[in-house]
Amino acid sequence: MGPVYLAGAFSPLCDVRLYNEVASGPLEDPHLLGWPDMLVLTGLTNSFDRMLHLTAYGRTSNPRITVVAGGPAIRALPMLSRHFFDYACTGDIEELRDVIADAFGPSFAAEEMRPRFDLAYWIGSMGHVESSRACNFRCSFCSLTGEGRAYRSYPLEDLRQQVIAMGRKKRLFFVDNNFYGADRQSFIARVELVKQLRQDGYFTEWGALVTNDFFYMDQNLARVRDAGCTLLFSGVESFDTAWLQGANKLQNLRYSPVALITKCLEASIMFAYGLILDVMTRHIGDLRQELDFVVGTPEITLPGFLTLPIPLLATPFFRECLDKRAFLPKTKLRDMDGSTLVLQPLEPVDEVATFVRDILALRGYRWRALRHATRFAQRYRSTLSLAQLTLAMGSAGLLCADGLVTRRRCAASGIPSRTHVTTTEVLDPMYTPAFRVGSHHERYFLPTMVTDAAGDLAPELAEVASPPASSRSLAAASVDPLPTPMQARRTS
Ligand code: B12
Ligand code: SF4
Repeated sequence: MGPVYLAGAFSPLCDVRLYNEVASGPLEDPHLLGWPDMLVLTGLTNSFDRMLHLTAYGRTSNPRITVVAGGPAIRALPMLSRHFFDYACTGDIEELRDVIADAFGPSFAAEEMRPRFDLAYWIGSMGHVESSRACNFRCSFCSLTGEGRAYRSYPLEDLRQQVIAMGRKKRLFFVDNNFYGADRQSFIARVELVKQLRQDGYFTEWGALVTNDFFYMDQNLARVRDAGCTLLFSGVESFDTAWLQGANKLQNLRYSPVALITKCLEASIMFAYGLILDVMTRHIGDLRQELDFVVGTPEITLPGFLTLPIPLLATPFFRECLDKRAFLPKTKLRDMDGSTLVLQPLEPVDEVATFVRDILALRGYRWRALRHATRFAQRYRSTLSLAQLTLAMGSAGLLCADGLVTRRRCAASGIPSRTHVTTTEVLDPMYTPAFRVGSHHERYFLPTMVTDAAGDLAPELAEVASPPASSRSLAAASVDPLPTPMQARRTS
């Protein structure tokens, strides 16, 4: 959603185009890359290298281009980023207006920022908006904990304007990290507004991401269901309580996850979640037992994704891994994607890599997943709608398809099969320039290394060794509403 919001920083004087590589594949058209005066990049932490490729392409295609980058990777690596981008932004989306004003003059920056859903060609019948930023919890592995920003909810009027800018959609999904938050009054007011907007016909159903504490009070489920909510995503991460304790995910310890998921489903709200397979602290046998339990329990949904632990830069978990010298040698930033081993596992690397390859395609579990889906559908056919049941069944299908599709694509394009181990993983074709770029751009196509051949922090990443000042000063969770567009104008 970053591009949609960032596009709103430009005044109507500017011609803005969006390109989403997640939806449209690699951007390699030199004409398109040479078209803008300003190239604005955003992405998750492991897309840092991709931002470098696009910078090299942009500068080759248009030597006068100004390249601006922001997002989690830039926040974690502000000093390194300054070497590559004209503007390396560590602030929120609003910072782009200051950048535009600085580069072109104030009249090119928008007076008021409104998301440009009209440019988001990849969005179908599901609209996305956010009602809050950051999170009021501090799980050790989460990039938001590393960033240390305070949880803030949008003023109601701003939220209303976002939905109006989105236009009428079949479904609305809130991309907040935590739609619930720490301020119950704000939560209640936002749900009331959502209910009103639904009655006004902007969408027919909606979903959101919430933390476990949302389920502590039964009224919360009743309230959101009454407002038209049909899907909730919550980070279960693991059914192992000791693991949750170690990850500081204490909010997940109060209730059994099975009871909580069942309660949600029985309230006619589909429950989605992901599981972290921590091969660093747990045995393969132990993880298999957990998966056996999940596919053998038709009362709960299957996970929407399975992931290895990701020591995202600048998180407490990242530093813990550094201190324990737990990183594998030659760890690449691009491999911090949840499907590649970057940490020393408890059992031999080869065995764990085979486990990862199998599990990401649900090999050994497919029939049981299918049986689970059938029993799940039978159990919930009177409480969940057909769309919700299809979504639940789709989880199993997606899990199976992911590994299979990747393998087939690799085979079809002659890419060697994946090893799932960062030290030996072959770089994908993105690291070979799609067209000729100047030799001074050579570094832009080299992978950013997290560790060296000995498994120690790569010198380039020295800045992530100690906690950033922001995470120290903002460590306490607080509720501090986002500025209204008017206030934002005054402060900039
Ligand atoms: C939508 C989403 C997805 C989508 C799309 C991902 C994508 N590649 O675009 C899907 C479902 C595919 C997905 C998958 C994953 N996701 Co996800 N996802 C989100 C989600 C819900 C919303 C992100 C969003 O668009 N926010 C709205 C935009 C406007 O804000 P933002 O991106 O946070 O940016 C803020 C700042 O960084 C800054 N900013 C960003 N860019 C720029 C640029 C400029 C110029 C400026 C000035 C500022 C700026 O401004 C914003 C605040 O105002 C977030 C949770 C959240 N609410 O943030 C998680 C989140 C981003 N995902 C996360 C993770 C871990 C994953 C997975 C790795 C999960 C997994 N283990 O498989 C995968 C990775 C897949 C991949 N390779 O892309 C993590 C962090 C990732 C990270 N730091 O790298 C997050 C934060 C969730 C969490 N709390 O753990 N995800
Ligand atoms: S509850 Fe979710 S978003 Fe909040 S810190 Fe934990 S993992 Fe991050």
